[in-house]
Amino acid sequence: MTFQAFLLTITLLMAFQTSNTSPLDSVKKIGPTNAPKVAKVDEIRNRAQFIARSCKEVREVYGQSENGLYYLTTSTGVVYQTFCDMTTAGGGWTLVASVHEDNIYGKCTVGDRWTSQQGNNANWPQGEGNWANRKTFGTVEAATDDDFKNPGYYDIVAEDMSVWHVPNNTPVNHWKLAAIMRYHTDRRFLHLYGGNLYSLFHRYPVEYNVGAHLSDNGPSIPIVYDLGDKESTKMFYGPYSGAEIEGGFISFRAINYERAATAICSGVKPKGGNAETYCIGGGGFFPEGNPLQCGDFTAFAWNGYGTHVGWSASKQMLESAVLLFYR
Ligand code: 3S6
Ligand code: CA
Ligand code: CA
Repeated sequence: MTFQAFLLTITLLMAFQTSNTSPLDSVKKIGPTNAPKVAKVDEIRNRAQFIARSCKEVREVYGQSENGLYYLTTSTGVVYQTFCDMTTAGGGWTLVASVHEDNIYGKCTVGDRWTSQQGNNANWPQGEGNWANRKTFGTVEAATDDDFKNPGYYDIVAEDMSVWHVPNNTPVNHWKLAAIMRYHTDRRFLHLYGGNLYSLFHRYPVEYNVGAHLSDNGPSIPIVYDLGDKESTKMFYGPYSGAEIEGGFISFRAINYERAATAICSGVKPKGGNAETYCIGGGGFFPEGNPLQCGDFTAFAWNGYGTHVGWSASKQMLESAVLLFYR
């Protein structure tokens, strides 16, 4: 090495050491006006350090009691972000899915992920099959703008469920306040069905022609209301529907008169066979009025859009996503 080269090396080394900068410095050196905002984002992003399989674990192990987005890790190591309700009835509720109706006029067309996106077809009795598979879709921030299903749906072993009906296109931070109905179960019923909906719907397949209305329906579980009551629940569904449902329950795999299967009757227990007018999600075939009853919100607009006449649900119900939580 020449003396000049030696000097240059020393100079470069000193310059490197004295400057002592890293690409992160521009992120850390924030002006006073941005500081509180960035500190909040920093706090939320630091939640990535928690290793927990559910919001219940995040609350219990890491002492978190604020509603918002957290990172969860499945048993196989998949990391995903979802919303935790840390305040209702002791908190620790994990959002695992949302059922959203993008277009009630589309009959088992694009967007009907919880039913069929490929038409009303008796040869495809389970439709998309998403109630009992590991396919995931959507994003947590768009859970009221589109369907959502995350790995927690099949990974979390839970005891109870909570359900929020939230008007479409509501931002995450307003979900709780904007909700038109909220309730939860408190009897640890999921113990009996494998700990989650993935298992429950394996035992009660959401499939056309698996059985008859009422006699082959899945369980109806009593609920505790956090917003609303039995009567307000019935008012969200059509007056004819009201005559064949009882408020104060969440029901699974309700079958209709024509042997079509629906997945969830939110807030109610069926007492008849027009389940397509008050239950959501389903298999791939609905015989009556083919294809008019096929879709994520099935036949909620049978007597007009949001009319609350005959079998039609109210506009509020039709235009709200159904958010499903586990604890
Ligand atoms: C209360 C009258 C029964 O109406 C029937 O139910 C009518 O014929 C059908 O249009 C309707 C549908 O089955 C509702 O799903
Ligand atoms: Ca949908
Ligand atoms: Ca009917």
